Amino acid sequence: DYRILDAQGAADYLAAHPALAAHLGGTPGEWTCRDVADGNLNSVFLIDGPQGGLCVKQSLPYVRVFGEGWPMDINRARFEHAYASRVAPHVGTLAPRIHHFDETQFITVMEKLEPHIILRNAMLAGRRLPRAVADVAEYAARTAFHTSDLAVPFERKFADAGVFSGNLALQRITVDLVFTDPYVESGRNRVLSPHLDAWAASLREDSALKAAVARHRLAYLSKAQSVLHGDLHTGSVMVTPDDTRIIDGEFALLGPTGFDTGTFIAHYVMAWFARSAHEGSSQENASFRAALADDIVEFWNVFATRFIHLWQEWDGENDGTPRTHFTSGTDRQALDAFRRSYVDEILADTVAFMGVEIIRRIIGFAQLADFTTIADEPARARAMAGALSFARTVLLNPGRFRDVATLVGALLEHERA
Ligand code: SR1
Ligand code: MG
Repeated sequence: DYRILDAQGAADYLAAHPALAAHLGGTPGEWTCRDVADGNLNSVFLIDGPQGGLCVKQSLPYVRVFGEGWPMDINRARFEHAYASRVAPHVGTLAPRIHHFDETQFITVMEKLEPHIILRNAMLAGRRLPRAVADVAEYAARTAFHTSDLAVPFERKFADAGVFSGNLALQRITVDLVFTDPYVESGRNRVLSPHLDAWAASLREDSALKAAVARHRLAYLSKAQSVLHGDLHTGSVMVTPDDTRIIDGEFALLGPTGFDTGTFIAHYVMAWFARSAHEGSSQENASFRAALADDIVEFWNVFATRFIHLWQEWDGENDGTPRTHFTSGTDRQALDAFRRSYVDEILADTVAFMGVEIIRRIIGFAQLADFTTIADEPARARAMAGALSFARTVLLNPGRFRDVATLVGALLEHERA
């Protein structure tokens, strides 16, 4: 019975569901509908009525931006719904409210976010969003901690593993597009500039880099730390100056915590490289880039602080009713050291996954507007090559980036080199 919706079909769908139609008010004849699909995979429509609006999202049986020649399992909508339900108790208003899920039409009806825009588009427009970075860090810390063995009984985590290990089609996309294609000749790879052909060829020959990426591909598949969003880039975040919502959890998996944080930071690093070639005065670009560098530091610091705080809170440390068996003074010191080392390990993974994400966005299928909107081709290629070179440096020298200040310092230094 599955049928692909168009904008009118989305409005008809809402009209046939009285509880949803009531959100819009008036009669269907008074509603307006718009196709606003922006991501690579799905249809998205916004329907407005006299009393309010709704967002209707449907999985297509193929990759939207490619067409029917690339089939894609529509069950991804179920995993997106399972992820949203799993993290909802922990994220409050950092995610949109889901009103309805239809598991035969693979349709999700959710709150229409207004006047939110996609974080990437805000950044491209040179807008500063005061809350975004801290809010995404808060979201990442809460989801990571509350779905980990630190907070849930192992039975619960294995139940999560049972659910999300079924998300095969989208984990296959990640394994192929992120961890494999940039390092082989793949018909899916897009290299946007002839200036980058040499880079693409050198990745295929770079044994040390391929080994580093292979190590992290294994971690992605086997390091079952937390339930992850799985695609936490700046296109998966909607913002206003005072509100942030994380959307699009269809790539959810049980995996290494640093995969989400690394993906997010990667997109700030790429925005930083791209901004050097964007239109605008060099002074404006320099100050925007300085702010992006500060954002990376803030993101990591908020994530790390909040993760440890959630852990202390969970252990009852802050309310005088400890649940942990680490009770003596020396125990507490050992526990603090353990917590720091746990978070340090997330940072090491973050830095590596950041590098992997950067490479696949430049030599791969899923290109970014941050770079594609740069009209000056040699300048665009220089910006992309800078990001590639930085990503390669961090992947080949993991021991050098043990704190975020060093990472950002290397980014700034990289430009001067
Ligand atoms: C075929 S899907 C390509 C990319 O779009 C999504 O946003 C994910 O990042 C995926 O890798
Ligand atoms: Mg998406």
